[in-house]
Formats: sequence, C-alpha cells, structure tokens
Amino acid sequence: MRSLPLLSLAAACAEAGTVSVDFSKYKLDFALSITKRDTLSLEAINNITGGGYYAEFEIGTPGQKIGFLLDTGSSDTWVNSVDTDMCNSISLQETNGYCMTTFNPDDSDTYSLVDSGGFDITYLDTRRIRGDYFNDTVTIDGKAIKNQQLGLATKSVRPTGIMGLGFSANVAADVEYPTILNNMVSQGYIDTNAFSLYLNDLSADSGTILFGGIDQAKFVGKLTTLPLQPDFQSLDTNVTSFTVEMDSFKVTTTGSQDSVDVKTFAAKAILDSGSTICLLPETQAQGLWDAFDIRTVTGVDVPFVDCAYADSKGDGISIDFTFSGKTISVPMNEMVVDSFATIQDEIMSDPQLSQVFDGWTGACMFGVGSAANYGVDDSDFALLGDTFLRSAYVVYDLSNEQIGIAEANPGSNDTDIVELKAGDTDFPNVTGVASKSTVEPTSSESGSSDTRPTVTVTSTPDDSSGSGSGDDNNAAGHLAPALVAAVMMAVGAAAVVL
Ligand SMILES: *[C@@H]1O[C@H](CO)[C@@H](O)[C@H](O)[C@H]1NC(C)=O
Ligand SMILES: *[C@@H]1O[C@H](CO)[C@@H](O)[C@H](O)[C@H]1NC(C)=O
Ligand SMILES: *[C@@H]1O[C@H](CO)[C@@H](O)[C@H](O)[C@H]1NC(C)=O
Ligand SMILES: *[C@@H]1O[C@H](CO)[C@@H](O)[C@H](O)[C@H]1NC(C)=O
Ligand SMILES: CC(=O)N[C@H]1CO[C@H](CO)[C@@H](O)[C@@H]1O
Repeated sequence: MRSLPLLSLAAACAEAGTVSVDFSKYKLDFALSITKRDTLSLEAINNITGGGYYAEFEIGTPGQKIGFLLDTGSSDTWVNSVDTDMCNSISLQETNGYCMTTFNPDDSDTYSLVDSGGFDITYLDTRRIRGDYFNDTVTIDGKAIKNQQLGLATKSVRPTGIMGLGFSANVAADVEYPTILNNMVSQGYIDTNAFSLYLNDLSADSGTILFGGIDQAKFVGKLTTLPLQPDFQSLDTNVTSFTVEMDSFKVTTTGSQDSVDVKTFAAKAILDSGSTICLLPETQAQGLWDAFDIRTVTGVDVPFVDCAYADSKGDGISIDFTFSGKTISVPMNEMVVDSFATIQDEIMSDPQLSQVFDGWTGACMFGVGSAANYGVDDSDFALLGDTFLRSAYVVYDLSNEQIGIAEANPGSNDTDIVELKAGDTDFPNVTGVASKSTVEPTSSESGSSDTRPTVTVTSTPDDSSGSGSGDDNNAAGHLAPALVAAVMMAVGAAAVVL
C-alpha cells in the first residue's frame, strides 16, 4: 500500500441494467435513479503523483463520507477514528502524512461495538494499525450494506482508511467475518463475489472499480482466465489471496538500447492494488536496476530512476509480464513515477544527492523494487502493484477462485458493462475493444511496435557490478537531516506496500 491525500465525491448515473457511481470532486449528487442493481461502480481516484487509488463512500447513519485506499492485498476495511492518536498529533502527521477524513462513532445511530481492542493489523511494509472492531452501515452507490464489520483505528500510521478487497479468510480478526464484497452479495446488491479493477494510466486522475460486472470498453481483446493459487507461503492448498502463476518476464528495448540482462523466472505473483510499486526477487530487481542505471540512497526504501525515462529516453522500452500465454506489456514511462516533484529542486541542488543523481534530469521513483528490501527473500515471489496494474484490466472472481486479465484500454471514456451471474463458473464470452483507444507516448515513435527487437532475458551468474554506467551509485553518505526527512515524507506518501 501507499499513502496519500486525495478526495473525491460522487455523482451518479444509472443505465439500463446497471448502476454506476462516479466520484467527482466535492460534489455529492444522489439524484440517481435506481433502475436495476446488479453492479456497483466506484471511481478509483489517483489524485496524487503515483500515490494510490482511493474511493469515497459513507459509513454510519447519517452517513459520514470517508476516503479509502483500495487494497486487493488485504481484507479488512477500516477507518481512522476521530480520536486516533495520529490525527491528533502534528508530529505523527509530519512523519506519516496528514490525516484525511475520520469517523466519529458518537455521530452514528447504527454503530455497535464488536470487539474492543480486537483490531490489529500489520501490512507488508510493517505499518501497524490498531483499534476496535465495530459494525455499522456502509453506503456505496446509494446501497446500504447493513451490519458491516469494520476496523476503527485508534493507533494509526496512515492518513486514510483502507478498503480491503481480499478474501474473508484473510481478515485480521480472530473470528472470520464477511467482507463488504461478501455482504454486497448476501444483501442482494450484486450476484456474485467478483469485481473488476481498471486503474487507468499514470496520467489519468481516476479509474473504476466495478462490483459484480466486467466493462468491455476498458480492455483489449479477450480476457485470459488464470486460476488463483495458494499463497507463496501457504502450507495448504487454500486460496486466500490474489496469487497467480506468472510464466515469464522480459524487457523489450529499441535496437539502440544496451541489451538487458535480467534472469527470467516464473513466480507466484500477487496482484496487489494497495502497493505502489512492484517487488521482484533480488536477482531480477538488480538486473533491471543495472539495465536502467537505477540508483538507491541509503535509508530510503524505493529505487530512483532518471525522470528522463518518462519521456523520449524511455521510448520503445517496455517490461513485459506473461501469464498463461497472455502478455501484459508495461511501457517504461508507466514505471517512472514523479513522486518528488515538490522537492525536486531541493534534491538536485543538495550537495550529496546531486552527486548520487549526477547526469540525471531529475530523480523519480522506479516502479520495481526488490522484495528482499521488504523482508521477502523467496526467489519465486513477485508482488505486482500499481505500476503493473495500470497496464492491465483485472477481474477478481473470488467465487470461482480465478482472475480474468487483459491489457487495459487506457484513457477509455466508454462503458459497456456485462454482469456476472451467480452460478456461472466461467467468465462470459466477452471481447474488449480491438485496440487501445489512445496513442501511448512510448509507442508513438516512427513505425510500428513490430520494429522493436525483443531482448530475451538471459541467465547470468550473480554479479552486482552489472552493466550500469560504472558510476558509484549507492553512496549517499550523510544527507542534511531536513532533506532526508523531506525525501522520506515523499517516499512515505508515495510508496506503500500493503
Ligand atoms: C455484527 O454484525 C454481524 C452480522 O454481520 C452480527 O452477526 C453480529 O451480531 C453483529 N454484532 C454486533 C455487536 O452488532
Ligand atoms: C483450508 O480449507 C479447509 C476446507 O475449507 C479448512 O477446513 C481449513 O481450515 C483451511 N485451512 C486454513 C489454514 O485456513
Ligand atoms: C476522454 O475524455 C477526456 C476528457 O474529456 C479526453 O481528453 C480524452 O481524449 C478522452 N479519451 C478518449 C479515448 O476519447
Ligand atoms: C466467443 O464468441 C465469439 C464471437 O464473439 C465466437 O467466435 C467464439 O466461438 C465464442 N467462444 C466460445 C468459447 O463460445
Ligand atoms: C492533491 C491533489 O493533487 N489534488 C488534486 C486532485 O485533482 C483536482 C482536479 O481533479 C486538483 O484540483 C487537485 O489539486
């Protein structure tokens, strides 16, 4: 997961057969008519530089509008309490980001306490949130989901709550409880435990999460079905996460680019919207880092890349992930996240950092990190976060323990929704658009993509001295504390692994 501000609101519209809700800034329009309610749609807001995807909906009676980070990597939905330690402390907020919306239980007629002190969750990036579990009404798209168990954070390190979209088996509570998705089904709002996530590209302000349906306008070609797998750490065969088999991984470059030498591998890959970046095993991450002269700074978790790769320097380069024969190609510019725009001048004029980033246009966050930095040393574990997911359209079908995946159709303004029906075990035979509706900057070069040679990843012995430019690239001795604090704040705001 990652953190950050955001905010949104709702306007809603109803079309025959479906109800969709769009969130737009600071205006809530519930004049929607409900024609039929087989899908629910929420806008996923990406209102900050690469930060995260948020949706806003109501908790309690009367409803209190709260912003939530959308996280397919966890299952609890929780809010910061108005009494949360962090939201009442300037210094905690200076470290963790400024609190956004909070929930006041005293103002809700439908609040009931379930387990005092029972909510305690720790995410992959070690951020820990604690508090109570309570039941209350959750209102999404005008639909009141009653008696939903939720976490109420009293000790928090995040500016917003999180909407957990994972399996109920994975909730942090001692006693398993139904998630919001489960209750949408049991309370009759959608037919089956499934949702589709369209994050849209990096430059877009928002994407869409559609509960109970598939939007054919948002992807290209056919969906490939991937069975979900037990977690990479699992000792049994139960499916509790969005883990799929990834067959291979390679880098495609233009002819002029140095060849890219990255060990190919197959992995159990978790599709995790709550993570800003992707994590690969050390060997593969290092191979990519060498190829693109990625640099790191002691004490800062995320890798840095020359911002010029977001422009022409990155033209023709893509990072391609293949699943059961389906390739999702991620253009290089989608891997270059301008997280430090507000402190870029400071970074590039700092005596130490300017040496680290010597020769660069600017310091951006690179979209692939090393899992080892997050304590996972497994050689076949991958976590595919937003820098991957923006290029994909993913249908998460919990009822049938499967994923549908296709390349996204970025920038699409159309909708063409097909509902998912209870009892169907296969996805409906739907076809997305024939080709992407917007021209992507990286593929707008002369000629077609067929002219780009593919550099297949080769296997080499571990050699961290790699093919980089030979710069001493890992040495930021002592940085001015204020700048380190500013960088860490930006990283904290920009990169979250939930
Ligand atoms: C919370 O809601 C569940 C149903 O989802 C119900 O079984 C339980 O009794 C409720 N607990 C309280 C304290 O309201
Ligand atoms: C795995 O699933 C079985 C059958 O649903 C269940 O009995 C068992 O407790 C599950 N194991 C774990 C670790 O949850
Ligand atoms: C979608 O709408 C936006 C804003 O109206 C526009 O800039 C963009 O070109 C549209 N995209 C397509 C594919 O038509
Ligand atoms: C899916 O639909 C296409 C036409 O859109 C058809 O050609 C194809 O045979 C169908 N596939 C299956 C498995 O029904
Ligand atoms: C924090 C942030 O970037 N907020 C922006 C969200 O998007 C609106 C327009 O859609 C901007 O006006 C805000 O500045």
